[in-house]
Amino acid sequence: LPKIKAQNLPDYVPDSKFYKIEAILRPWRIPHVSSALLKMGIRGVTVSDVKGFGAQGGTKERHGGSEFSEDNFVVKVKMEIVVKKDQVETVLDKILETARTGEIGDGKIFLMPVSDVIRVRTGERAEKAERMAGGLGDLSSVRTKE
Ligand code: AKG
Repeated sequence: LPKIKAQNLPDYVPDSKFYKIEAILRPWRIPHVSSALLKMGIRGVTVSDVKGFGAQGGTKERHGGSEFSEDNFVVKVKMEIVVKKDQVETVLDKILETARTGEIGDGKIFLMPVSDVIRVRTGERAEKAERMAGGLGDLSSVRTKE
């Protein structure tokens, strides 16, 4: 079982039950990131193909040009994951560890509070809707019963 412990978020982060982790990452790192998240029990990841630019204006460190689209925006993947508060730091660490190359263009992660989660099939809300059977929520509840 992965080590799961409640970790405190920095003071400046508004308190919430749930958070969305939105990571803009290099496309070719995505399989590595998503398999690591799956392995740690995360269920429920959304990815989108996106284009954009950051501080470099999308112009530096071409890496053979493979990450550049025709209009000079850089091709990235946006990965979105909604987790409970006590899972945020663990997931952030895992993304940093698996997405990082150390070169310009590794991307950025945004963290935002999420007010509610609603499962369309059942209308369930909050924890019942966020939790996926066999996912990290189950692993952490097993651990707290120890
Ligand atoms: C930026 O526009 O900030 C970049 O880092 C461009 C390089 C890249 O994302 O590969």
